[in-house]
Amino acid sequence: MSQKITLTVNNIGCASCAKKIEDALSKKDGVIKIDINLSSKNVLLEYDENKVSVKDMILIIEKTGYNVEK
Ligand SMILES: [Cu+2]
Repeated sequence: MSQKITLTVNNIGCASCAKKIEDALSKKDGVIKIDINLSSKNVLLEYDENKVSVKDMILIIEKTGYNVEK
């Protein structure tokens, strides 16, 4: 069963930031869909909770160099 969550990543500045985050997340098994809104800095994620946790996805974003608002 897939779940959805929206994370706010406050230092996304441009389309290449969004691309970097998207590339990193898409490599993770269980991440089904990534939708990044540049103006709101919201990252909508659809994921399989049996394969990946929200914590895992936050870590991936942070390792890429971005800050997830908590
Ligand atoms: Cu950028």
